[in-house]
Amino acid sequence: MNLSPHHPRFLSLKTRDDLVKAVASGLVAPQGLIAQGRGEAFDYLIGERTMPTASIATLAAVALLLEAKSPVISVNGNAAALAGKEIVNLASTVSASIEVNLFHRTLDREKLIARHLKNFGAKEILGVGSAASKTIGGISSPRAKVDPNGIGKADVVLIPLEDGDRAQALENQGKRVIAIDLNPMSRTSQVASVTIVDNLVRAIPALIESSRKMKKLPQSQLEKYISSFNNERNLANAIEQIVQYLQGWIKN
Ligand code: PTJ
Repeated sequence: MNLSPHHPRFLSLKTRDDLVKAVASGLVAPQGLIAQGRGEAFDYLIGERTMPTASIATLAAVALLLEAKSPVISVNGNAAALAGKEIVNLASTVSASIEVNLFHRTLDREKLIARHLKNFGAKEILGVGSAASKTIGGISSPRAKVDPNGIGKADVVLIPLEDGDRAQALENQGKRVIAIDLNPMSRTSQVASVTIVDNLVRAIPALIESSRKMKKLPQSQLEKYISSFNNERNLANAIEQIVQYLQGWIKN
């Protein structure tokens, strides 16, 4: 892309360009571009900033990850392309496993994503090929297949940029789901235990920063963050914060 970094939309245009290249290399599904477009629209509506409600959800999410026995970060094509390096960093900070789990599933893309994450220092990537041998009931897509050593036995699953029915199925299995989704009204946002309504590219670095600080906290303090968090209320507050932001655009 031949665009000056001084262009007012440089970051957004660069991200688009990176995703187009990631589609060409096979990392991202073509449908991932449409998902990104929907995300961009919601990002406009929240003012392309981290809302206070997202910061509150981030603290609850970190507490869940640090308290978990077997936390797993689930990665799809978009997540790998947008924040692969940061996801590897977060996994090592909170001692989580990383599993590739795709909606548009092909072995080639699973391998490509695993290699991409390993290039950033990930030691092991779960869920590739026959390793995803367990089936989670209630999911009508190839995402039902999970690794028994990863999502299969996880108690907490972080799902950045999800496509829908899986969050509910994982919650039904007694797992706590942390979602990162710019759309507060999506099914994933609504059914997760903790939803961070923010762009993945801001949310993951914020999770890393809070994890580093909160690692030192006693268990009782972490539990307070979890028990005082109510996802339904926080989502309602997020929508209120969006409305307030939009009202600022109404000139008299
Ligand atoms: O790599 P695969 O095969 O697993 O496919 C991945 C996609 C993203 C194509 C698949 O999961 C999909 O189709 O997702 P959806 O149904 O389009 O849902 C994506 C959700 O993520 C939507 O609610 C978007 O608003 C939201 N979203 C898009 N970009 C971002 C985002 N949320 C946070 N950060 C983003 N950058």
